[in-house]
Amino acid sequence: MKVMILGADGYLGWPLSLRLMARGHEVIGVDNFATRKSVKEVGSDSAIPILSMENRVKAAKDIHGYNMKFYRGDITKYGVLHKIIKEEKPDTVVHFAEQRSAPYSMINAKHAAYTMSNNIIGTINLIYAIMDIDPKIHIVKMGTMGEFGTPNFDIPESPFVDVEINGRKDRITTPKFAGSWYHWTKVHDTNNILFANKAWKITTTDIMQGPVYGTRTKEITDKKLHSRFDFDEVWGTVVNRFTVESVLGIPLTAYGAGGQIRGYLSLEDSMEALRLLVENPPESGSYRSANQFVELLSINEIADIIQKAAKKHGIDIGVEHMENPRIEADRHYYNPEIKVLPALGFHPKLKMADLSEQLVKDVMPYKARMNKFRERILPHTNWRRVENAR
Ligand code: NAD
Ligand code: USQ
Repeated sequence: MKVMILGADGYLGWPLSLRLMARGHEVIGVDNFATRKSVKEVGSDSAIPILSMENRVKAAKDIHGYNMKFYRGDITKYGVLHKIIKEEKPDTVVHFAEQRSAPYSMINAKHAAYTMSNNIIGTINLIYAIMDIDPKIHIVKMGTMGEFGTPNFDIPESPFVDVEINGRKDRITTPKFAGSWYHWTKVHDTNNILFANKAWKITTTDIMQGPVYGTRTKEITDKKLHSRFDFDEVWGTVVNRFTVESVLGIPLTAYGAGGQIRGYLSLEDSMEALRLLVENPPESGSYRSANQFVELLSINEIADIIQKAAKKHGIDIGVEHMENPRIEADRHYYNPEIKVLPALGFHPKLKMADLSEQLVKDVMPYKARMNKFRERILPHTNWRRVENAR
């Protein structure tokens, strides 16, 4: 299969490129390096050093014999994206190329507007380019579990639910209530994709994925193949942040009461889930929504797991419950359905508690490097502040 990966330089895009090449697929990567630039903008860097894309492609060839083609390009420029898809004619396009940080989208008006335009325009361009070139191309679009928010009802995997309002029945899109401008862009994308499917029968898999953690996949067998690993308050996700905090001796930054529950999965499990969705497309012309996570955990449970893992390495670390900089429930019901991936054979065995000791070990060699960005760890971006709003 020929697979184009938009956002191939990212935390997920690079290991997915390796996974798909390992499976014998032809991979074409596209990226404009926005994440590298935006992480620098907030005064941080990946904890684990990563090579330039040119050198990554070379390392993948030298170490595994993979041949990857790469285009530098911004997918919000329609002509750029159209030209690449027309030239390559992929069977599948995996779309990761969005601004993916919730805190970054909440910094101020400029960052909110950038997130809205980058994410929504990129997806609209992809829909139109595919309609023009070949509507049979399967779009694998990365959304997020955060589209749903934390409702007090079970979260269905289906994009539609049956409702009765004032005695009349109809089908509506599954209710969503996101918790940042970033998360809302994914809801808007989903609505746009649903409409494109209704209007033109584009074939799509819309993935609702929970937060990913970890450093390892089967193909990352050498330092030269590492994926990025962010840990600052804007770009780091919670498990990766707690790991780095423990190594740097910073009490784990649990926001609020720590009862926030999300559906977590390791980098390896994310790759396996994505491989299954790419290799098993839905029926041509249909829209498939897939929830993607492995275990439901609260912040307090994660803190406990990382504390225990750090202890195995002789590190005694506390937990600091700080004022929550975000607007979110920190005690709530959470019960998302997950059927599509298990039906395709997704049954991961290892849990965060099994993987955490190795995770701490993997970041320890970079302690001095991470320490340089120490002041970028405590949260500064606050959802309640509306800088530049007036
Ligand atoms: P990432 O920021 O590391 O990767 C995204 C890549 O897209 C980056 O390399 C960036 O440079 C590129 N990009 C952004 N805008 C672009 C544009 N206009 N043109 C071309 N390239 C562009 O993020 P990630 O963690 O790898 O996430 C990948 C996708 O998965 C994102 O859409 C994210 O929202 C989603 N997601 C991530 C997680 C997670 O925990 N990391 C969980 C759920 C969903
Ligand atoms: N949190 C803490 N302490 C921290 C950092 C975060 O308690 O130091 C809490 C947050 O308040 C939140 C939870 O951890 O309740 C998850 O936050 P996160 O930063 O790990 O993840 P989030 O901002 O939701 O975003 C990440 C990715 C995003 C993806 C999303 C999946 O950056 O691209 O869409 O995970 S989900 O959360 O399911 O929407």
